[in-house]
Amino acid sequence: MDLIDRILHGDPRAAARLITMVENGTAEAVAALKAIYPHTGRGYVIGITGPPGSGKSTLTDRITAELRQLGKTVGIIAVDPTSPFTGGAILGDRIRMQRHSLDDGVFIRSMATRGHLGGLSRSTNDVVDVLDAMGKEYILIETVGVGQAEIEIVRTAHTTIVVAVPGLGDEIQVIKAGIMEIGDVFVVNKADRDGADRTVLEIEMMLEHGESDDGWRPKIFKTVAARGEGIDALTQGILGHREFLFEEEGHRRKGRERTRWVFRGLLQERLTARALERMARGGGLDPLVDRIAARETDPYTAVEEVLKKLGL
Ligand SMILES: Nc1nc2c(ncn2[C@@H]2O[C@H](COP(=O)(O)OP(=O)(O)OP(=O)(O)O)[C@@H](O)[C@H]2O)c(=O)[nH]1
Ligand SMILES: [Mg+2]
Repeated sequence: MDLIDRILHGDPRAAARLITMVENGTAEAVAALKAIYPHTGRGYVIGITGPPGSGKSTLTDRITAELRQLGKTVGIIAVDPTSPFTGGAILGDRIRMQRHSLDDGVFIRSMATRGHLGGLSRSTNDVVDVLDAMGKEYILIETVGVGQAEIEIVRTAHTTIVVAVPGLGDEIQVIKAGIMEIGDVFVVNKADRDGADRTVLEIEMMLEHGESDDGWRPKIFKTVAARGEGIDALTQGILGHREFLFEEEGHRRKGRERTRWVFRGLLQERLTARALERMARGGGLDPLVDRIAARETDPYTAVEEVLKKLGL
C-alpha cells in the first residue's frame, strides 16, 4: 500500500511520516496533502489554550481518556512553545500522555514552534488534516496562548477551551488581552488551590460584557486535572457545545471560516514567495531597498511596481 492508502487506513506510522514531511516543507508533502484532502472534514477540532503550566496537557490527557471511554478516537497535537517559560515541554507532554501511547485509538504528535517553513499555524493545520484523514474523530490541539500564531490555531477549532488557574490576577489580565474572547468553554484548573471560585467569578464578569455572535453562552468549569476531578462535566460541556454547533449550522460555518483562513494564509505565503523569487532574478530585494532608503521611491510605489510585474 502506498503512503496515502496507509494513512486513510489509520496507520500511525504512515501519518507520522507525512507529518515529518509537512514539517520539512517538501513538495512530496504538498502532493500528499492534496491527495488526502477529499477524505478530511469529518474530525471535530478542539483547541486548548492558556498560560504556561496551567495544566493544558494534563487536561488534554484527561479529556482524551474520557472520549476514549465514550468509544471515540482521538488525535492530539501538542504545539510546544519552546518558550523561555517552559523548557522541555515536549518531554513533559509525552510523560503526561504516555498512558495513551499503547492505545491505537489515540495518536499524539508534538510540534515545535521553531523552524516551520511557511509558518506554524499552517503546518499545524496540515497536521489536523492528516489526523482527520486517518479517521481520528476528535482532534485536540494544545497551544500556549502567547503568540498570534498560537491564538490563530485555536481560533480555527470548532470548540475553543481557554484554561485559567486561581490566584493569578495578572494572569487573567494576560488572558484577557488576547484569548478571552475566543473561548467557547472556560476551565479554571487547579481548583484545589485557593481562589478558584473568585477566578470563576472574574471570568463570569468578563463574559458579561462580551457576547458571542452565534448566540452561544460560554460555559465555565472547575477542574483538578491532576486528580481527574471535574473532567466528565467538562467533557459533557464540550460535547454540549458541539451539539449546539451542529444544531445551529455553526459546524458548517466554522468549517468554512477555517477554510477561508487556510486559503488566505496560503495565498499570502505563495504570492510573497513568487514575488521574492521574481525579484531574486532581478538582483534581489537589496537594490529596491536601497532606492527606498535613498527616498528615490517609497515603499508603496515599490510594492505596486513589483505587483505590476507579476501581472497583479
Ligand atoms: N495542584 C494542581 N496541579 C496540577 C493540576 N493540573 C495539573 N497540575 C500540575 O501542573 C503542572 C503543569 O501541568 P501541565 O499539564 O504540563 O500544564 P501545561 O499547561 O500543559 O504546561 P505547558 O505546556 O508547559 O505550558 C504539572 O506539574 C501538573 O501535574 C491541578 O488540577 N492541580
Ligand atoms: Mg503542555
